[in-house]
Amino acid sequence: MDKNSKIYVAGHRGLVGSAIVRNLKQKGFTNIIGKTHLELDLKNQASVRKFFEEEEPEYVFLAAAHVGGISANNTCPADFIYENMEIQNNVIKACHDFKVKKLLFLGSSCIYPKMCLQPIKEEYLLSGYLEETNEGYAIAKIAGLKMCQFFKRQFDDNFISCMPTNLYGPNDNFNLKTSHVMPALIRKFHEAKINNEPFVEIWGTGKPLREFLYVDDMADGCVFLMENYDGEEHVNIGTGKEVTIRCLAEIIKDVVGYDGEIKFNIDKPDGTPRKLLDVSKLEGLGWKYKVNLENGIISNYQWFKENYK
Ligand code: GFB
Repeated sequence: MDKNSKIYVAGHRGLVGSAIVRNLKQKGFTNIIGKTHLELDLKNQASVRKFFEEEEPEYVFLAAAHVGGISANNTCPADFIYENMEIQNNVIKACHDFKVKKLLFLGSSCIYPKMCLQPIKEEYLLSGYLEETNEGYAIAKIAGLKMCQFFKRQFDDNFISCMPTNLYGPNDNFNLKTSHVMPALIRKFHEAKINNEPFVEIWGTGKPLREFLYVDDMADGCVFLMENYDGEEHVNIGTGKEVTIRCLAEIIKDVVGYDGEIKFNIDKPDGTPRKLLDVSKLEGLGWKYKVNLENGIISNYQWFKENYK
């Protein structure tokens, strides 16, 4: 990418898209475009085509998606499969038809089988059954990465994909019904502290293992791949380190400074027991994460206190 290349970040106000815009600006890219949901509905094929025809972006980061935590995924699987398929079908096809130079499609580590070998290598995709709580979302994302592969194979389009682990950081969704665990626990511990509540409820057993990547690292990895990778196979982005949900809760409790108890609600689902990415492919290309979990949580809590109403 040249510093004045026209770069479209789809989803530029979300957790990942906003971090990609920050990263591109820091690196001196000057011609970045983004459209709000009101300005451009990515589920509307005609609007997407009109946008690509008029704007002619050269590089596209497809960070727009219908996302949510375990409960949202579990209760609204139809929304997750349908809306994601719509968004990605429209954008990927427009990238092909309007001759975008390069597309980066973003997926998720939930594409891998529930009982996958660990750490998870890229080649383990489709080697077993998916986790039920996020099957709709995972199938949409698998379709997206396969579309990128097949457009590359059939038409020589430079479309690549990356699969991040669980992400967190500024501009996350802190709604307790629809969020992921990190923002949910930051908010729950903060509110429990402010309101002097005796305990905080954690969903599930606390035993599942998760890997967390700070979103600014994720964005840096995405820009790195856009500039350095042209392969057909998707690339994992993560830290290669994991913690139990119980341990995550303890860290957040400490960072927030909450003195009460932690209670586990085992009526809520645990989801997949473990999903640790093997990140040796990305490290072999020359990229590694920087922000460790504690520092990331400290920054995220600071952002939450300053921005969340
Ligand atoms: O982050 P999370 O919602 O999604 O939940 P997944 C991770 C773990 O944290 C689960 C537990 O074991 C939850 O039961 N947990 C404990 C909580 N307390 C809470 C809470 O208050 N809120 C939430 N949300 N979880 C998602 C997938 O899976 O990960 C998506 O559903 C996507 O498709 C995303 O892949 C990255 O890690 O289980």
